Amino acid sequence: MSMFGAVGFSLTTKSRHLLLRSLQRKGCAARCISTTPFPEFDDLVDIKTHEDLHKFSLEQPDTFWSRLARSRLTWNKDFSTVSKCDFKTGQLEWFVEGTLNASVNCVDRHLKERGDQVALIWERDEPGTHVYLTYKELSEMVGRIGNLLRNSGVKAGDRVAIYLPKTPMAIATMLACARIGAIHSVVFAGFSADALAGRIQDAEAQTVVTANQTVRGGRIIELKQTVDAAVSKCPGVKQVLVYNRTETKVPMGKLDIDMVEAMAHESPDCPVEERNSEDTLFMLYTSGSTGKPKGITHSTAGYLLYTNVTFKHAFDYNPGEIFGCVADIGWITGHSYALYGPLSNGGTTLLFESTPLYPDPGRYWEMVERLKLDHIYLAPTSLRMLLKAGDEYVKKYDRSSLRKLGCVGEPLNSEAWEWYYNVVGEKRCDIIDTWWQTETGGICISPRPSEPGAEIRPGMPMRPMLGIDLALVDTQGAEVTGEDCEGALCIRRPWPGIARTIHGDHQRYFETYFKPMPGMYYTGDGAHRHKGGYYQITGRMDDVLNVSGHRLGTAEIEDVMDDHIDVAESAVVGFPHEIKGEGIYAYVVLKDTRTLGKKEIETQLRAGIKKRIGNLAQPDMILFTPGLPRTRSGKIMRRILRKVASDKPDELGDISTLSEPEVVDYIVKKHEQLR
Ligand code: 6R9
Repeated sequence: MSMFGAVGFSLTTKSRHLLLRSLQRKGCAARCISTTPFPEFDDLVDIKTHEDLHKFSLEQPDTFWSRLARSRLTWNKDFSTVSKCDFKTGQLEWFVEGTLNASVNCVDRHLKERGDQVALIWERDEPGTHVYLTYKELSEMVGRIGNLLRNSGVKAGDRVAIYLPKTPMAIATMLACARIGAIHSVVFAGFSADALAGRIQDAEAQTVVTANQTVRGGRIIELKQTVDAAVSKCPGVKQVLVYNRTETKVPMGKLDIDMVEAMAHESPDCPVEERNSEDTLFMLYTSGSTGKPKGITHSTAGYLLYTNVTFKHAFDYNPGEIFGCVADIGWITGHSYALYGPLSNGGTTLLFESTPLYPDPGRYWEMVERLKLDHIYLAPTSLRMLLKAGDEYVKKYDRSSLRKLGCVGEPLNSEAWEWYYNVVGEKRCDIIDTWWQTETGGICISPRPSEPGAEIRPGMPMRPMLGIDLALVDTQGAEVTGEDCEGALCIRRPWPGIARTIHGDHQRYFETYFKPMPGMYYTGDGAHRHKGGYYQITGRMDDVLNVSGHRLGTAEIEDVMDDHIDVAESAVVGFPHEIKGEGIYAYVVLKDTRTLGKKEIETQLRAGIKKRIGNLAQPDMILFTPGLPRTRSGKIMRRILRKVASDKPDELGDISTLSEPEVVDYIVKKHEQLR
């Protein structure tokens, strides 16, 4: 079984590379023949421009989406009802009677024409040790894992928790779940045991898939130990599949199954479970402004179609190109644009397992040269980090293969935009700044939704994707019309990729997304509409932080701190951070009865955050204060806390309505001392 083993996916790197390049050349030949981007609408003579097509997609959504659904996806059974949606009630159904399977759409249907084409390039942590996997090889892996899961008792509709690094095994496991109708719930392998346990319990997953260890930036991370600690709190877990990513043997308990060994006993042919369009494909936890993380649930057909179409058109992806989405598989970007978008299009997708700084800040560009990536899709935070390291790390590598430079997750500030465009792309490549969310399933705003060659303006995602009807709404709930204006970003009409519910809490789903602006989907982001109708995102309007492109609820961090015996209360806010986009600032009020010193308490708070959430939630600053600024009605004035954290004590505004204005003086002084 060397093929799935720790080190060896058996085929040589070189032969794979040659194979890939020859296919790429073929792909290039194909793309020189001019085809319209949307052949599905070629017969509609009135549609000449992107605006025409966008208008059509909004005016006749059922015709628009049904034509795409029938031409882009492979169905077992056709649908007759295109959509049954009502934002007023939160009912969302697409392609109602249809049946299909996502793994067939991502793998099987490509085997005849491109079975030997590379599907996955696994860019392992150690540079130069990448591995290629063809569609045939991926199909075999998916089949064996599918059989293993099924023979271990996993049934359609069961949830499977996946805690794996970004490897072919992770992708194949996700697709194997889809094949047998199980629902995957990938948990980012940087979350702590407690965070993992909470997600396993909420999803009621009985099966967990993990690795013995993983390697990141040259460091060994003990994944299995974290899983053992999590599973000890989850009596519902019946089995843990363990993939040996490294050669190191880890203790195996009675729930544990050596995955590669067990796969060897399974057939690569795995019968397909036919799924209804609306059956859940996967769930993924994300942070909200209150409460615990929510299990966002996506449908099979609508999600798959939406990622398929947006992947092809936002990036203008052509057959044979290599798409390099460097986001981890634990985030929605990894789901939609490292797996479902590229593979449903028969593309070649990169699995980046390392970090942008390992072994040095040239890693991305060295990889671009070595693997000849056509596209790279990354987060602004890594660009800000890399531009600080200097241009030399970029310039010493050949980036001529690159065509599109994508980014997602947070606003792309103009310095980073310029650097990406001028230095990385040598003014040759398009910058594709895409706005979307875990809940939207795929890209909703992007510079070129369907029109190769359209103008791109720096610093904004710009245009709504086809089928996306954007609206700005003011604080009174009235729509803001015209241009050069701001408001809460909402989406007026349903689209196939929208999440269907929050696992186990449909009421919360309805209240979060459809109650704030009745009749619309409420994104939680603010936006500016510029002249020409182009959109720029101004940031979150709620208590959600965006730290290095990772979503964190302030309440989650406050909960951990408030549980400390010496803490009376706490308030967490974000502040502008040069590299991370947003930093975490915690204000903590201690009890009078405390017995420990502040230093010791801080150490314990940090350990608690690491344990309960993970190090990504670590505050940049913890400020101890005798009180928090509050209105007379007792509401914490977060606006003031944000201003202080952002070094803007002159902009506090009117504080006369506070119950104890002197608290503000204390906080301002203390902040000055700490910074
Ligand atoms: C895909 C993803 C969603 C939040 C979103 C917004 C921010 C994403 C952005 C952007 C400015 C962009 N965001 N893309 N802000 N410009 N191009 O990131 O999903 O993790 O759910 O985060 O990220 O605030 O609401 P998710």
